[in-house]
Amino acid sequence: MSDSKFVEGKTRVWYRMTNKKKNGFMTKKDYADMAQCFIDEFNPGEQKSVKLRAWLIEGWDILIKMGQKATPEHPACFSSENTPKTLLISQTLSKGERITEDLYVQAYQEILRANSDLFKNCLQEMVTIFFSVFDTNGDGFICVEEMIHGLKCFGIDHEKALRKAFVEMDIRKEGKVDKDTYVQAWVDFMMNIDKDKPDVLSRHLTPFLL
Ligand SMILES: [Ca+2]
Repeated sequence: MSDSKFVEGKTRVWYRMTNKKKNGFMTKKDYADMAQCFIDEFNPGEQKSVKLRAWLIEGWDILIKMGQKATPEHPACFSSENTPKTLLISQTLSKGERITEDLYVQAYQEILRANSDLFKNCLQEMVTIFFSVFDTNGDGFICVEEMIHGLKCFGIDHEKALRKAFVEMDIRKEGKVDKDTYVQAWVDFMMNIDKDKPDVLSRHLTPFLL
């Protein structure tokens, strides 16, 4: 059974976790600080730092630009009619002003409605970059400590839940998770609307929504 409240709940949990100041508001500076946390903690080098900063600080702008362009697969789908809240978030952050959880949730819903494939592609790209940052020895796998360490920069401080999720994501039982499994887990967390078939991260990070 699909449940849009399920996705909304997860979006709210995500927002609250990443709102490190716990004041309900996010600003461009908060996202810049978050990017700096990853750079300080993992020292990922110039190329990855640039990408990481771009997605964290200008993620909405990147998404909007893509959504305003028509492609062979999809007509342009982001506009002041289709995605007003999304455009508003981008403008608000650019002005150095703060956004609220409700605006964030509304924008998220708009994007999924307007073009969920585009969002999925962006999310995959974004999570892949974070994975490569966490994978400090570059062997294509991360261990549980790397995942916990990395997610802390997002503000996710749920070590016990993350350890349980990791055990399930470690399908070969080798103490490590490959990129595809990791990326898919986050795509499922952000996009899975089926409450009856909850994804691994939802089960462990947001069991109270099930
Ligand atoms: Ca590794």
